[in-house]
Amino acid sequence: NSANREVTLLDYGAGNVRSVRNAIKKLGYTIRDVEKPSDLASADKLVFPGVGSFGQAMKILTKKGLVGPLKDYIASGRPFLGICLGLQLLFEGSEESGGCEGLGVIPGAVTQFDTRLGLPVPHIGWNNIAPTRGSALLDGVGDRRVYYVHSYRSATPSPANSEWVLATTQYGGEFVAAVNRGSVSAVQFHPEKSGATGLDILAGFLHPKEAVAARQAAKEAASSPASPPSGPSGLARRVIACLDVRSNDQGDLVVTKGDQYDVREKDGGRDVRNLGKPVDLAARYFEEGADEVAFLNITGFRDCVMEDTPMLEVLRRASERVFVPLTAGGGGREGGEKGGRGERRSRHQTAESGADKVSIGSDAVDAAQAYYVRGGVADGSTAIEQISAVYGKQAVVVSIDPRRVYVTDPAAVPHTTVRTAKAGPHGEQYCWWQCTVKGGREGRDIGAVELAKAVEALGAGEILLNCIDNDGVGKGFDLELVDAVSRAVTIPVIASSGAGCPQHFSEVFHSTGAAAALAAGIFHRREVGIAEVKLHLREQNIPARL
Ligand code: 1PR
Repeated sequence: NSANREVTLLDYGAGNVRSVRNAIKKLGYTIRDVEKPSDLASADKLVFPGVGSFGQAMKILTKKGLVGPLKDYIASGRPFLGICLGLQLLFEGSEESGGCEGLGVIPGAVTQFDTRLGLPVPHIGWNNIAPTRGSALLDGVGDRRVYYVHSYRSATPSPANSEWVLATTQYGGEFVAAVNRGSVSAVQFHPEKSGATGLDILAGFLHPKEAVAARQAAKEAASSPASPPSGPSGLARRVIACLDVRSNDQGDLVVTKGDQYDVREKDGGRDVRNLGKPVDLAARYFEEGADEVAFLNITGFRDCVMEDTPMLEVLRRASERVFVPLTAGGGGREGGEKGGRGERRSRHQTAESGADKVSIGSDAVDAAQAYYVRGGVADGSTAIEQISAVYGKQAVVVSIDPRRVYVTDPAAVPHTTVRTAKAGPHGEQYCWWQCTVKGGREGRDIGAVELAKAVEALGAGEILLNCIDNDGVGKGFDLELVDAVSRAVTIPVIASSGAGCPQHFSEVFHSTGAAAALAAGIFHRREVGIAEVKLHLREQNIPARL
């Protein structure tokens, strides 16, 4: 009956839970929001996605009079699913907000990952789940990877809370990935961003019997073994599909792809190359197993206000069909002066429209140059700092568009140079990579290595490292560039530009510190499949999500 297909959602308004809503709807449920404490008493299935910080969440719940009713709901044993911070809040407290009490349902406290061994924090990406016992939530899901984004966790189960622990994961040691007792469950990862596996876990919560039966049926129907042979464990190297989107000469938004940033056909007509519709293509990549999908608005709608552009609609619609992390970037400065209200509003809207990460290109170059002029001081004025402060650093990606510059004498330039295996046109042995703005149209006097260091200091969580020389050429990534930048920072670096075959992916993961590799043209033109790339990575003993 319809009541069974209703989920009560506790969204306390501290951040964007659009993807959780979309995932619940995708599974055929309607959502009822908790508006007042009594809505908890009358709920019969509750989902609690935690966003923001531990202390802030407890403060809002207390202010809204929800703490008591929430504890009562959990104690009643009715179905409950906490997500991410929604798991952590079940504990007695967290190091994140010292002294602040949690809901105290589970004994023990939540602590920060130990960064002393150089462990990058937050823990972001696709990692395993190792169940410690059977459950409708995770049975049949095995060690398939799910998506995590968090800086705090409940470390190794203690005797006091071991009966709650349903699954653990390794990241600089063991931590609690899922808990369960009766109908009360919570997960540290994001099922709404964990692809088909995540939706299946959510189904295991919403309708356990059906989900278990469906998994069993799928297992029996499969002619091959139900789960692919497990590959190397741990954080997977990500494979990202990127869609460069712009309006064509007829004014429609299309996915395009250039050669070295020229997106026009080479014939006399010089039309913008049209490789498909943004939302449909993003949905295709989700189904094919992309670990993430990125949209870059390369029109640079710099003169119009973001609200008037169809790009936000693209994001909204994509987030109804794509259940892996979405990045959106390009043209963030519209609607006002740099750093002004218009810019903040449009970037805020990007995040609210379903993007998990906002990518910043040209403005990051300005920000980095200003940072060095100030003598390496962050003053809070940039979009990088502001978005990072509001949404967390994992939500800020800086997209770099560098071009190789050869030099004979490294001492002659102030930039970090490398000795290159591919000598320049005049036999130069050294090179650096000059950052550009406006889609490569304007070069700036700052190198990619220096830019990466500056934006990390300003609070960027990730770097999308393009390379104009290699872009769209299909001859492989610029390994020297990826190596130089990934050595210079501790945040994850996404290698981009030049992928032509699966071997290019294993090459960049074997010879550089890249955490992810991104491609566009080969996927759009169906020359190489995403699954093909992943299988190749596994063969090469590189952890990948299949
Ligand atoms: O400067 O904040 O407005 O952001 C603009 C964004 O648009 C930047 O991220 C910039 O990289 C991107 N961009 C601007 N102009 C172009 C262009 O092509 N004319 N596209 C452009 C860059 C980079 C990748 C690409 C991969 C892989 N595209 O995302 O898809 O390099 O391609 P490949 O696998 O086919 O080689 P702002």
